[in-house]
Amino acid sequence: MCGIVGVMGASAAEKAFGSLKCLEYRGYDSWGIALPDNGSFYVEKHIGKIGGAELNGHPQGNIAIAHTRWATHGKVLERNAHPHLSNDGKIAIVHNGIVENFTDLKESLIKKGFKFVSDTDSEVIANLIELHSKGNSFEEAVRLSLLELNGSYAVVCLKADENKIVCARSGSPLVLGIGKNGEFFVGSDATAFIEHTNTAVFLNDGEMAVLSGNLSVLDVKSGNPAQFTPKELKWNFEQAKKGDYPHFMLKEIYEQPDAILAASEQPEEKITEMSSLMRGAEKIFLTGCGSSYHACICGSYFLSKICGISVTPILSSEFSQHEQFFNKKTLVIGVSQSGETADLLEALKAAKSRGAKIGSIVNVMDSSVMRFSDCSLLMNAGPEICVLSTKSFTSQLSILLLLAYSLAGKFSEGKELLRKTSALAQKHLPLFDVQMKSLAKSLSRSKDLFVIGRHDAFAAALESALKIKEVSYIHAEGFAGGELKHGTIALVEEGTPAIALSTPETRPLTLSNAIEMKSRGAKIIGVDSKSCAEYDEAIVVPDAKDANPIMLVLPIQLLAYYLAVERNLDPDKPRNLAKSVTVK
Ligand code: F1P
Repeated sequence: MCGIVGVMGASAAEKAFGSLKCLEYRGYDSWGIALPDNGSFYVEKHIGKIGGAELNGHPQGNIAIAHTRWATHGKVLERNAHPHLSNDGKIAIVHNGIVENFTDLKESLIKKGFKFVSDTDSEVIANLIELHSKGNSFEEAVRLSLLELNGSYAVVCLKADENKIVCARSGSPLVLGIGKNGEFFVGSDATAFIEHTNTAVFLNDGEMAVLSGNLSVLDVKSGNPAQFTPKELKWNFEQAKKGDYPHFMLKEIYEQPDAILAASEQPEEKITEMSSLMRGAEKIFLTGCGSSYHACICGSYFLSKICGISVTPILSSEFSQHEQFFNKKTLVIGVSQSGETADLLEALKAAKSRGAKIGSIVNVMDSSVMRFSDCSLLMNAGPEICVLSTKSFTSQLSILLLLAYSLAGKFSEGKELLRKTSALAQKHLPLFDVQMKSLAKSLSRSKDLFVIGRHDAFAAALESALKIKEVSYIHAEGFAGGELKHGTIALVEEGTPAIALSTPETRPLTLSNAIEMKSRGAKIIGVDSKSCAEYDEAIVVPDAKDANPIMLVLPIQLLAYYLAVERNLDPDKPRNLAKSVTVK
């Protein structure tokens, strides 16, 4: 959830600060930076977002670590912000993850005379390293400390009088960047250093790295050297910058035509590999969280409608209900933008331990989910910085659609459909933009908002409501049109806005549900390829055939964006949320 960075090279503090800004989407309630300064550390910590902040009079140096926080243990206070120092002030660390046994460790350190200044679980790491430093090298002291930790960590550590960065990961992401002239970077993900280098080394869980003019990787348990292979990243720095857009959310909405196209350009052999795993399975589950779970629901409709394959979508956090059905004949496909979501990883681990095959659809290369999978399809949507999923959601739908077409023996038709959908999206996004900007003005004071849809448009309705509520804080509920009369209709009052997402197949029944609401005073906003008389306002979208759920969600993403802007909220960083949810 938090973002961590480390930099070794000229102007390290400035670079670490810049990197931290790129990782702010991972957490933004406080931030901090530390760099060695004459045998101790210069530390700055601040509450709030790093966005427009500047560094204040830091010393020059060639090593720095920094952290942007999403609080788990301890309130949002300056003393709980990272980096944390050891008692003797010689060790500085930044940590992402949760030290589950921190209470025991803290108690035993207190008995040894250590004092604690924060309420975090992370501070124990700095003091453990100090404890183990007696008689050991810095890297060995870090290694011995890591062996005492239960839970998850990505950690970057400095010692005040050593020109070295020691970092490690277990259950939380950490990537190394190799720059020019002995420059090194460490980040929670590669966006932290993509401005400086495209050469990355992905650490495995249970590995640590020592950066000091050169790079060595060790196995934490044994202390033995481990193999590593630098990889060239395809993402570029421009993709991780806002450019002329006021917010990443708007930029990423507009990147969807490209993302759909990139998804359609999946290597055919990869799609064939996943298709044959699916054909060979007796039972298939699609699993994810948040928007990715909505993609799973939509995928289950695609697969049943287009190729007659039954797939069960499950919330990763609820996998235990289905665990008894995971076995050697089962395929569990994880869907995730980050590939680091803890609930999803937990579900996939449970499935693998029972012999199930693991598939995945992810955006972040070499992410934990991708590494864990027997077969993985990469979304290639480029970095998604806004906390809300937009292009990653439509990219996931595109890949699931392509899979369904491939399983129906129509791979080329699937590709062609996505190519057309991309072109339609390109043409219509600016038109939706104008209409949604003005609709947002009239809806910005709404208390509740409902979104209905049927079949695959039901999945689009769930996603639409999530977009609206998470960014505008207006209560929004998405549900299947048929469910209205089973409860929610009680909430409809004079003027309640209700969005009906309709496709040509679902139109008759969706319309009758919309009329049920209209008769009780609702204002109906129809998103449809046809403007029907029942709609108080029609958002006319092109008919993208089987890709309609993609098309239906585009104007609502824009509506959500403009609702946030109207309400003076930051669309890129909604309150209480983080992009990569690495805690259960
Ligand atoms: C899942 C997810 C996102 C959501 C938010 C929190 O992430 O629920 O859908 O937008 O960022 O996490 P992922 O597994 O798709 O990375």
